[in-house]
Amino acid sequence: MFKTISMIGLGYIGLPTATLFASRQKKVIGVDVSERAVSTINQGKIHIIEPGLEALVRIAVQDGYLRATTTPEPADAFLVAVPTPFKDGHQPDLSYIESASKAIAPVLAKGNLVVLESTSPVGATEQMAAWLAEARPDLSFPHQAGEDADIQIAHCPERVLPGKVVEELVTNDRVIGGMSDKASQMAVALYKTFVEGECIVTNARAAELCKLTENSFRDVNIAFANELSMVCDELGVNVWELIALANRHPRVNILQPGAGVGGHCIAVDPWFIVSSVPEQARLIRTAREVNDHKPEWVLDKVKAAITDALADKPGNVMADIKVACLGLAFKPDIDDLRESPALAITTQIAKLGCQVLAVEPNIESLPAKLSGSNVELNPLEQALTTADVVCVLVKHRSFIESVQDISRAPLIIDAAGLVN
Ligand code: SAJ
Repeated sequence: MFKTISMIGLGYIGLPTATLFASRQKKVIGVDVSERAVSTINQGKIHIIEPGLEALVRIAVQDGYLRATTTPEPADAFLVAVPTPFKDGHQPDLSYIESASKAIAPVLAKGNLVVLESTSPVGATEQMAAWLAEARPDLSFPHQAGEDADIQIAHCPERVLPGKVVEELVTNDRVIGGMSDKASQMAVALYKTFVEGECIVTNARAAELCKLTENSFRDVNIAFANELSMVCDELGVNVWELIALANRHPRVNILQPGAGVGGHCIAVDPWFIVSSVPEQARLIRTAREVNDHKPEWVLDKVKAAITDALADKPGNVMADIKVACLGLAFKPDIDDLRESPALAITTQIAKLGCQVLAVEPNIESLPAKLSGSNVELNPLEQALTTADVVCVLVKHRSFIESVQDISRAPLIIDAAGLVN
């Protein structure tokens, strides 16, 4: 049924998904607005970091199954995996979906399936159908003709974990929400090309809310852990020990507090529920606020430690204080600094005027945001030798291996539960 598949958006989700179709001998046309991404992929290389992906892309391109372009071409199925950030006031920004819809509309043909994979507010798939219908009045769509529509449309949210994308794309179950039964059945057939998990059929709105629910569930649970860390600090209880103890209960499973919630998913998606039903989604909103507040709380702790360190320094000069920030990534063992609380905290510490020794074993150079003259990227051992204050912001594996050395630091703010 699907000889040629087109993936619109070749980012963290689109590229691995396109590559998996290509690895199953499907002809895949990848489309992206970035010429750099397109030319990198056409050389068999990748412009993002994801374990196991580069080798698959190289083979797919070499064997002629994957090709990238900036202009959409006709295909049997179109998958849209473009960003859905939020605008001011946490309102969802569907402009990338709108642009993608307008870009593919001219090449759509009777019998095509269009799948929206981007995490979206409830109603976005119907909105995409409306944009397509507006651009192609000569074709019929499911909101007009149901099962008999020329173009079938479904929502099939991605739900893979960055760092494990290639594996989880194959093994995770998929929720498939067609705008008609036919759309769902077509989408199941499409994903079964490489998905070994179950493909569960529902409608588009339920599929949209399901994805938002999964990430909101995690956000609420992390917020509970982060709130506990602040409660424990006030009450003089070690939160890491407390959680380990409480988790001995057979029906309690508390997540881990941290420097805050980062990345492009969990810190964003719950707002899509809040913005559509603000009166009802009060817990989800509060969880977002608790998690968004956590980096400021950590920063206050670091400031207090710096004040203590200053008191011990002859001359009391801020520029003489060295603060080691362990971890910049948004979570352990990845190089992704997008929406990273650790990066935000480190940037704020640098603004205080002290010397910042940033330790991030997963990157080779500092991001522009951190490029001040008082910030340098250091190997762990070097930072530990001179730091007056050590802040543990991310629990990278390599830090766990050096926990003895880290715990000898004169002043430690441990947001990640490494030394406790
Ligand atoms: N975090 C904590 N404490 C924890 C767990 C996580 O503070 O106990 C923090 C992390 O450090 C990070 C943030 O939360 O800053 C998010 O990390 P994550 O590992 O929970 O999730 P993501 O953003 O990498 O991926 C999530 C996943 N969703 C769920 O687990 C429900 C993934 O399956 C989704 O596909 C992805 O969002 C997405 O694309 O939506």
